[in-house]
Amino acid sequence: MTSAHTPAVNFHGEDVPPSPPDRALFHIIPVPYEKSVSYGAGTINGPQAILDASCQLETFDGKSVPADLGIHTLPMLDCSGSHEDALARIEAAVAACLSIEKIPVILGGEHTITYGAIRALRHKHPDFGVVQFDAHADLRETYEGSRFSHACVMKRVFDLGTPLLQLGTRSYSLEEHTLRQEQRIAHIDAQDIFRMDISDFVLPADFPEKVFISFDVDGLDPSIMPATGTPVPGGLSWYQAMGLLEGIIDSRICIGFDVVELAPVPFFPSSSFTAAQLVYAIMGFLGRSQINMKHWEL
Ligand SMILES: [Mn+2]
Repeated sequence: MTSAHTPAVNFHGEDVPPSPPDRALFHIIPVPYEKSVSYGAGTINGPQAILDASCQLETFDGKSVPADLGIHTLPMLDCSGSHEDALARIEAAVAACLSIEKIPVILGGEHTITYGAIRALRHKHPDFGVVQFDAHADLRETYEGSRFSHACVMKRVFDLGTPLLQLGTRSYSLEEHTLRQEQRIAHIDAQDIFRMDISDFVLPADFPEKVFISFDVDGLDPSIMPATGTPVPGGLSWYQAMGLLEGIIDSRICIGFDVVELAPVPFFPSSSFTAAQLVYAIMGFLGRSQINMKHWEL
């Protein structure tokens, strides 16, 4: 079992020569943050497990070699101290990446970390939306006495005034349901995605032109992603997730993304590999999207 203290390997390991920061479109920021576990534990080991599994990925994803866009992997972020201490370090790491016009790829860790990333992005981009893949709405005001629980992260993001689109949700409280209705927070629950033709999927026309994608791995079905703290049946299939991501990235500028809440299970590499491939798939969609190629000058 890896631990948060094991030195990080580069994303893709030895297969891809590491790029210096100014030559890498993607900056991998591993964030082993785990402070508000509500059910299963282990997200502290998520980033290392994704990096380890990434060494087994093919560099060719079937359509292109996303690694050719350059990948720079940062050391494990120090998540010690209070919520605010850790969030400030996440914000600083993301801001450093944004200052040289690169794309932050944040590996969690629990979902709370997204809030640090969003704070940095708001300084850089006046107008963007968050597309959240998740079983849960994460819209609670507080949870177990904390405003910084992973169950509250999207309420914190929403409170900043950032538009949200929730995809794959299927477990939320009456309070969260009411908030979504009253505030008209855009969402497509998992059961509606199940009935949808994914190829017809388009983002709401009034959704911002720039998006940050926050992918809680429990948005996927537990049959392909059991290694997460609060799994819920009825989640997205792999190809549903791929279709939605491609639709989003084909029509919007992606200014960053995260993959969070992987809680790796010892001797069960499948979930870690799935999370690593998810990260790489998003890089591929981005590198092949006309609007992103133009924006990032690829
Ligand atoms: Mn979540």
